[in-house]
Amino acid sequence: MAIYFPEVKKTVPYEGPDSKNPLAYKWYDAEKVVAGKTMKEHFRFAIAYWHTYKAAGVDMFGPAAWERRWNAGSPLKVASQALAANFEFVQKLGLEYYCFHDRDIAPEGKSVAESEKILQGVVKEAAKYQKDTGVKLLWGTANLFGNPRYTHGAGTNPDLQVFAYAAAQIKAALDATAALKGENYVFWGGREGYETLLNTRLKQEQEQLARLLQLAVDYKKKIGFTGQFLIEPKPKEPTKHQYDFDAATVIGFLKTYGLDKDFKLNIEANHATLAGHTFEHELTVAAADKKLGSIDANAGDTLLGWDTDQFPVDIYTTAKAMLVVLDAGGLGSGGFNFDAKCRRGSGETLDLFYAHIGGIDAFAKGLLIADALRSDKALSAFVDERYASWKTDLGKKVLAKKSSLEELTDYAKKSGEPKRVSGRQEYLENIFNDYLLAR
Ligand code: XUL
Ligand code: CO
Repeated sequence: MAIYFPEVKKTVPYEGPDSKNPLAYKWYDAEKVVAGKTMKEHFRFAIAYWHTYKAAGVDMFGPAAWERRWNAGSPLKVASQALAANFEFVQKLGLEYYCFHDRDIAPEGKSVAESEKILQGVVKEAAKYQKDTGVKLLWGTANLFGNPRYTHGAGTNPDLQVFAYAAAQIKAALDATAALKGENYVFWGGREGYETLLNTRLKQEQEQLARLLQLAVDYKKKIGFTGQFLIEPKPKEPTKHQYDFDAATVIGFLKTYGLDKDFKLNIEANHATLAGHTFEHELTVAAADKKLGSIDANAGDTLLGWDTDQFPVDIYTTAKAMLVVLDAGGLGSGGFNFDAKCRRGSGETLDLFYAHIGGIDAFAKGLLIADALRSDKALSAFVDERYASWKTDLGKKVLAKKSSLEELTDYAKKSGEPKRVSGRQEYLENIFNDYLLAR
């Protein structure tokens, strides 16, 4: 069997923070128990097929810059080789999951029927690898944005024929994900938005999108697929405005169209910052509605306004994210998918290892910091106190919808001017840094 990553001979080991080995984890100790679960169970890290095996370092100013051993040959041969590379890479990192778009794992055919057939063939091969290696599918999805037919949207396209193509592609991708026992299925509305309102019926397009999602829910039930459906918010890029703008917008959309029971969210860090939010804001909004389903782990560049999909290395951000994830009780069937790519100048396969090891360690360290903050109630004791008045009889009455403006007016008259209380932001930021530096 061909070896695609000969530069790494064995599974990346955990060697602890004092190790100088660049091919070892310093913080990610898969079996270490933190807050009642092993690190492996907390994260369920996954490799993104598209960035890891299919990206070639193309950018707006230049062509493919990377040569990947598995990408030489006919499209079908490449598909088989990329599968072999995937299972080798996931195992060498000591991980258990991967994620794909239909078109990442199988080339598109000349017709809907041919594309379906090619995909089914690759899925059979992938199923065998999964069985042999124990590596699992975290989620599958359909690429409804690459082919030029989707230029004006897939589900939101003004042309019903394109909508039907999108439906057919989702059906086949759902079949593929179900056959591979995918634990989730993601909908990212890559071109479900508009470029100009001059040619767009916004409400009609949103209704179409809701119909497509409902049809997917119906089909899921029909085939008995039990994976969690996830929507991945993103505000823009490739289109000027995307309907799944951010977590709050998606939750509102799902409720408007009666779809909220069937979907959770896949929160991506770089999409949060594109929407003008922090990563922890998006996680918090999703978690507040019990809709935090999974995470696309990456990072943007604060000086660039687009989706740079970099590896997450900022421990301040990962620690804040892990606070939210721990408070939410984890991700359930979700996981942490590295929707991230190496920079164009990091074109060796060895760079793929360094990048993933760095991202994994950044989250592992973030988990340890967040766990310590929570165990010591270093932040939450103050926050509990801050909201203590809502635990009084009157507070409970208001929240239980049993009070009135008159009752509150009486109370305000009696109680006098409220005390001005500090929110202690700087004090809390210092505590956060104490934990960041100490652990
Ligand atoms: C694009 C993006 C996608 C989704 C899956 O910004 O994040 O790769 O994660 O379609
Ligand atoms: Co993503």
